[in-house]
Amino acid sequence: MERTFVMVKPDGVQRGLIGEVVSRIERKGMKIVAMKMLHITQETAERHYAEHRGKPFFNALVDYITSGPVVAMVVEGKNAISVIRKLVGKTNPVEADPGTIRGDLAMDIGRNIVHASDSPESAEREIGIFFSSEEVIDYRKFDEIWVYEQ
Ligand code: IDP
Ligand code: MG
Repeated sequence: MERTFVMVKPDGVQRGLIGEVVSRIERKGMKIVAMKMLHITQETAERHYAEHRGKPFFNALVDYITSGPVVAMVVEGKNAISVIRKLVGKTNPVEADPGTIRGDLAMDIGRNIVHASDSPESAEREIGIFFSSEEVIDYRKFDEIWVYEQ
C-alpha cells in the first residue's frame, strides 16, 4: 500500500467541491487515512511549493493557495500516487481529460481545484509538512476485501 497527499485548494472549497473530490476518491476504492481543514500560512505555502520557487507563477501560486481554507488529506491504496494523479488529471484543466477532477470541474491552470503528490518522495515530504504521524490513522476498512482481489 502507498500513501499520497491530496488537497482541495481554496477554489475547490469556495466552489463547494470538497464532497465531490472526497467522493471520487472514496468511490475509486481508496482509503482516507487523515483529513483536516486549515488555512495555509505563507511559510507553509512556500515550503510546500519549494520546487516552483523562482518560476513566473510562484508568487501568484502562493497567493492562491493561502487565499482561503483548504482541505488536506492523506490517501492510501495500491499505487495511490499514480492512481490519484490520474483521477486528478493534467495540471492545465484545458488539457485534462473529461472524467478527471480537473477535466470535469475546472477551467484555468491557476484555479485547478486540487493538489496531489507526484512521486513517493514528494508524497512523504508533503505528508510531513501537513500531518504529524499521530494524525495519520491506521485502520482496517471493511470494503478492502471487495476492492482488492485477495
Ligand atoms: P501539479 O499541481 O499538477 O502537480 P505543478 O507543475 O506541480 O502541477 O504546479 C503546481 C501548481 O502551480 C499547479 O497545480 C497550478 O496551480 C500552478 N501552476 C503550474 N503551472 C502554472 C502556470 O503556468 N501558470 C499558473 N499557475 C501554474
Ligand atoms: Mg506538482
